[in-house]
Amino acid sequence: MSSSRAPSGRLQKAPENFVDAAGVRTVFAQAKAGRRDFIRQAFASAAAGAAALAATRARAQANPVPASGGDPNILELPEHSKGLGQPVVTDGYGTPSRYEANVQRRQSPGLTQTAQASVSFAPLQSLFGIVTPSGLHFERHHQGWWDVDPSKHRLMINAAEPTLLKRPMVFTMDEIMRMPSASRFHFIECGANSGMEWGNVAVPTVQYTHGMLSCSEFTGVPLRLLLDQCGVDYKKARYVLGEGADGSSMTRTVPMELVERGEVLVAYGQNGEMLRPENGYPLRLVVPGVQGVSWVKYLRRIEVGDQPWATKDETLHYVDLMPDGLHRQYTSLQECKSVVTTPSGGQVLLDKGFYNVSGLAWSGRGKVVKVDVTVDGGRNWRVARLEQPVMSKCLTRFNIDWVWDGKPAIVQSRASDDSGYVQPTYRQLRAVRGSRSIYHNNAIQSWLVQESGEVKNVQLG
Ligand SMILES: Nc1nc2c(c(=O)[nH]1)N[C@H]1C(S)=C(S)[C@@H](COP(=O)(O)O)O[C@H]1N2
Ligand SMILES: [Mo]
Repeated sequence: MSSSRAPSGRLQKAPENFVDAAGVRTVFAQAKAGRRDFIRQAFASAAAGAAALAATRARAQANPVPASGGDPNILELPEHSKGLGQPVVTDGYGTPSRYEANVQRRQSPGLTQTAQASVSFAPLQSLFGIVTPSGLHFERHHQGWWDVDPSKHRLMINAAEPTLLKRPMVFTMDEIMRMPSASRFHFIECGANSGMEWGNVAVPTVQYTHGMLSCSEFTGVPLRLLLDQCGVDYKKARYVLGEGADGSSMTRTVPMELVERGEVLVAYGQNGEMLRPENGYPLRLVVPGVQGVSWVKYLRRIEVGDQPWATKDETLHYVDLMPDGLHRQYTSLQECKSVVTTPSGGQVLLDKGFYNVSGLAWSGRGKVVKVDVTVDGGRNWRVARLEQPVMSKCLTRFNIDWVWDGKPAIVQSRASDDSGYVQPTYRQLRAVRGSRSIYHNNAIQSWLVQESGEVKNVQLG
């Protein structure tokens, strides 16, 4: 490499990648002690112990070539170049490299009382492209997950009023899987994603700020096909209710328009194989663009009706507390949103020089048409490259070149969709929504790159 070229920036991974068991215990102890701000604090202290180790590792990864004598990594043949490797089918279902063992979905310590009514966050900082590996898909369970026997699973379709449908029916999994199927890529985002950040900065890394987000190729039968077989009267039946078979009585109203468009799937496939148990095996509703809670898992019943049901998960939960003190119900579309995943909170830029700024953008209304990126907190914006394919109601990967000059920088991304909607700043969002909400926070995320290279989660006035 010629010395006149800017050095390529090296990156130290976010603390999720090196917090050890002791670190996790610290996090929990501090959570128990009821410390405000504990997640951030605990992360800092847990990371401190591991920081020396991590710095060493990062240096090792840079592989400095000795001034003389050549690079031993080339000159000394490793075992794997000399011996016989592992046989086929050592593992009938392959797993990631042991060197990637820290790439895990993780629970936010202290966020919930029990691990059955809880959430795990996808490690967005470690993922490439748009598809979430099924084993890293975020989880949200209200009453724990189950591995349901597909031979005993049934899907019933009936009606609130007998006149709304000619024939109530029950389908087995075999029957559903024989029908004409569709496979589509879609994101799923919990309505509570980024919810901890409404008041102020709460969590340190993108795994926790945005990790209730995943994207898969889903395969299933359009719900419309099943309703057609039941002879639904679409003039009168304007809503469907999805019901799950777990103990949470998860029920959500979905408008019939989405079903009639053919978008809503009764899905059994995820990324080329059957759904994972944590994600609703053997059957879940896929409601593209709509918040995760409507994607009912362990789907056992669809009821058609002529009005919304006002169930607990649409009157008490998943509602938006507005500045006037009233609750807004049935917000269901996930509005256009984006986040930079590299560089992001907890990472450390180890050198000045070139960095590939990369992130994800999505919209519940349709396709992402543009992502602007700023490195000076919004004074100047540049248009990022959208990687193909760009699909409707799906994650879109964006990338843009950046040469870091070693000075403090504030990195943000701002996405727009094909409806003309532009992702708001916190100031714009709070002007309409106030700051006491939990759900539907799609504000622009800011990452402060400090002179030390450490990246921090910040919010701008
Ligand atoms: N049966 C059932 N379906 C459910 C839930 C649940 O607890 N039980 N949680 C909902 C919520 S709030 C979300 S965000 C998504 C999460 O889906 P995932 O666990 O596959 O990520 O499932 C939804 N469907
Ligand atoms: Mo959710």
